[in-house]
Amino acid sequence: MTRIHPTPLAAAILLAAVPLLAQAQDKKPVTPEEMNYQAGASPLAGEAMYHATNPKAPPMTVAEFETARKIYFERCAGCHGVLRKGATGKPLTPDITQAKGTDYLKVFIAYGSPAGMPNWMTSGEMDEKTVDLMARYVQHDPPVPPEFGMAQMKQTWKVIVPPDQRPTRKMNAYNIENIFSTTLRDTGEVALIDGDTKQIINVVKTGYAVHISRVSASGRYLFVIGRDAKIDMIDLWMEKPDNVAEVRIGLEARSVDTSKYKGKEGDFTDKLAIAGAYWPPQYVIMKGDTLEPLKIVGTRGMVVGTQEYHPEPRVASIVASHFKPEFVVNVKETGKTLMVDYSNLDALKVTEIGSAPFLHDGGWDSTKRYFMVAANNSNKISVIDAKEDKLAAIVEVGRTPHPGRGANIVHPTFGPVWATGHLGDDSISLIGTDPVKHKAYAFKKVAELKGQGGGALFIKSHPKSRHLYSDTPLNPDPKLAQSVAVYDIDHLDKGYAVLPIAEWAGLTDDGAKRVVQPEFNKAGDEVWFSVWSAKNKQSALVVVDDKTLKLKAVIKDPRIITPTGHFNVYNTQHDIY
Ligand code: DHE
Repeated sequence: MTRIHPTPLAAAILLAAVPLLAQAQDKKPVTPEEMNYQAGASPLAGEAMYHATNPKAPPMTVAEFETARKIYFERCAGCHGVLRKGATGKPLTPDITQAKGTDYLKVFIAYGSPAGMPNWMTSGEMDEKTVDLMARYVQHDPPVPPEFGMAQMKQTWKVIVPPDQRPTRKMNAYNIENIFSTTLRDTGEVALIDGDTKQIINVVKTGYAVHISRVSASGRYLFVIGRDAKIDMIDLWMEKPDNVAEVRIGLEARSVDTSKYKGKEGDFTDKLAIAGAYWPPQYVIMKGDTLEPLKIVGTRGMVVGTQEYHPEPRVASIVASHFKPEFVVNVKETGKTLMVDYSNLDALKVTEIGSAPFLHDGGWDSTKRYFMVAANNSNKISVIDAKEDKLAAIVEVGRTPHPGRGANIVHPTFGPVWATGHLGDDSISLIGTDPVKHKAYAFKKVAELKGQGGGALFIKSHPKSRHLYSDTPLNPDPKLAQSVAVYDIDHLDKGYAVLPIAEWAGLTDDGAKRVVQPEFNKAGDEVWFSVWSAKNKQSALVVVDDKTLKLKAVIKDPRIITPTGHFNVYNTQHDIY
């Protein structure tokens, strides 16, 4: 094994190597905040895969290959892709990596690059042996994880309580509309919390590294999806709300929603559910009361603009249209929004709207006609008109927009605007959303607010609030990661106040804490935040009075482990944000 020395040779290799892993779309280096966010572990690390030996690559034993494969899926796949075709990180297919050679790759992996590749060895995360292993591994053909079709789905599908054995009316005294479903990320659970009393109603077992919760159109059912693509369906009418059905729709996933259209084409309230997978690249439509998988549609295809084939376009955000019996499915790598007409699953109609890569998260404007989706690698927001099924605009915003579902506020000058914060800079972009009464501002970036810093993930307001909240959980400065900025909507020019949320939580444990995701209660007079600590440290939820901006309550419980997102039933059901 050649030793990796930080010598002039290494420096020269590093300089030459920068373009290899520079961001695919954007020439500017990836910021630590962006890297922090993308480089999460993939559940595919645990899947058995076929080991193909490439004779032109340096030799590896089966055991070495297996170790390297696991490390790749835990550390590298989030940025470079499952098939190493490139996403935030550059492609690492054997044609490219073999041409670079083992020594070159080793220096690169060990020391990282100014373009954002982490310095795996000097940061202490990999030793020299592991760096050598990874440098050889990426010169072999990428192993392909298995497909996951109807037969596999049916094997995982369980109806725990069949519809005819479920309550016919609400059997509990909870104010269901004000329940919060809080993600307990590292335990694979959600905590259902009574928003009125702040007491935990139940902690429900869900998928691995559970990601988001969504609510059915009627507000009765809560759907939770884990990163392992397991969906759990919780009946909020039960005496103690709990799971009534579950299914896995793939091997890795992030998004789920349910049909919300009611109109002349029919009443689809609670009729269907949909989930999108990262692997295999597909979305699945299911029965809304049992999760029985009905239709699987693959998303492999051509990238917008270049029209090159992409073998693993992941399904990012999905929402249900209020205008038509359609799901709005956003496909990351191909930069396409698919308007999936679910009125006839036997003759599925899909309108494909191309905008820009890589589509990620987004939310409705206040009228719920326009879906504003972040094309985060292109620094753009694509505006999808769900009434006309067309692209209304592409708006240039700050660096790596990350809105969550975004925030709708009425600006004193520009009228209704939708806001997004950014992972890659400290700006908050406001986009006009009213083409009728404020036409001159519609779908343009009308203002930019200065926020606390980069590393922003979620921004929130409420129709009854005059405040706009923005978190910065991924900012490397703990002071910023542990507090939120609040703007007075009527005096946006005055800047922001800072709420020290983590300090208010009064946690005695040391260690990193991240304050994440503002979420309003149903009445719109309280805002909830998670104080997200490590799995073995105490976390909490902090509730702020929206009028006074003072602390209202701290929810602490040994069961609240790694809380991240939280979803108020009424606001999620009605897309209020
Ligand atoms: Fe998320 C939404 C993907 C990391 C918390 N996240 C989403 C959505 C996608 C996504 C596609 C939109 C779903 C929808 O609306 O249908 N998230 C990803 C990733 O690929 C990524 C970057 C890396 C990963 O390995 O998963 C990632 N996300 C995170 C986190 O680290 C966060 C902060 C903590 C956690 O729980 O893992 C996180 N993501 C969230 C939350 C939402 C979300 C809370 C829902 C926001 C909302 O308001 O609806």
